Amino acid sequence: MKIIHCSDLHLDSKMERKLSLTKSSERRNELLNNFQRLISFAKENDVKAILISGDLFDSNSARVSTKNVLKSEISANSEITFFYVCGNHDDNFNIFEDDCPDNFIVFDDKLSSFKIGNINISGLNLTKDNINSFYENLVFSENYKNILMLHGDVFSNAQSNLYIDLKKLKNKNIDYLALGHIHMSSMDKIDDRGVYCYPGCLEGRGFDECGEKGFMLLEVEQTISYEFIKFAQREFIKKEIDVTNLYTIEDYKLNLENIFKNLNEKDFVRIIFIGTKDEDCNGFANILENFYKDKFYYFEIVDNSNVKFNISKYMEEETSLKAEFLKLVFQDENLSEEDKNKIANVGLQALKGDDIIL
Ligand SMILES: [Mn+2]
Repeated sequence: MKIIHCSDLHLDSKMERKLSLTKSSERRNELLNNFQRLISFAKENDVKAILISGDLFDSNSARVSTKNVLKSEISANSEITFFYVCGNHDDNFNIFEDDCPDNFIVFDDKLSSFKIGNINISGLNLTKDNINSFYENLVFSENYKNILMLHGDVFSNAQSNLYIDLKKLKNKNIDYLALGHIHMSSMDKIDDRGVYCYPGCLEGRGFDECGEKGFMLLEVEQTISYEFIKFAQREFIKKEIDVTNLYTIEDYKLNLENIFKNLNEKDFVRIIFIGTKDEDCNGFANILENFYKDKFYYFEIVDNSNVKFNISKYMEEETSLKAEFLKLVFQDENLSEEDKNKIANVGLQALKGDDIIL
């Protein structure tokens, strides 16, 4: 039997803050559209169950229109059973109120289990009251393929209110721990029998969620096999360029276009300049960002490079605050060349009123 494990759809979520209003709303629709695409994939591949490990919504309030789309999609596909554990973003959220489709199963804060053939699908919502004690209720028969759904964090520590202690899940006959909460996909062993898996979010929402996004497709027979299915409609991509040896705008363009060859125009792209640039190249980031802004769905350049000052130019100058400041720094014999440049960069940022990143 085939099962989809997905998580962290964060429907109706806020979008990348610099996106235009039109693109923000387009992007919100893409997120919702993913749910419909997921169901189409399930139908085409004869998937019988879709496990959603929390954060289906971004908050405890969702648009009526979003709920209605979900409800009608779920109801129209009664051959698929949906299993849902709440996330920390949508806990205490009764999604469909009193009108929940029969094939949408919502777990509560006590362990419940559902058997389909030789598969036992269990889950519970983690709360501050059960987070330390839920382990003792996990009793699974070794004769079933046991899938447990939880929304929590196996990487944090006991202080976190969503901490899941993997050591306490050993030797409990768990075959597949279907997790949600961490937005990057990862998978590892629990013990000799089972694995845990975060499929990651279904679609990135910002540059803190870069890379391939999708879900896990499980095939459960006598053993469980799994495959990550790349599914996101757009990816967030960050690339660095060291601008230290670039001197003209053509040099910059050449480097950018080299990177662009491997990128897709439908994606969100952030280029980060690093290294030390010639002072004459100071405005290039802005010029190039404008020049290439329509090449991708979203494009930006973040210039984190330092400026290498042509100090002789300022020695002659007497009237500007910038020249006075640079002279003061570069004539200080107690400073190394590296420190002079660092101080000059930070100081000039401060003079411009920019935020200073040290
Ligand atoms: Mn989440």
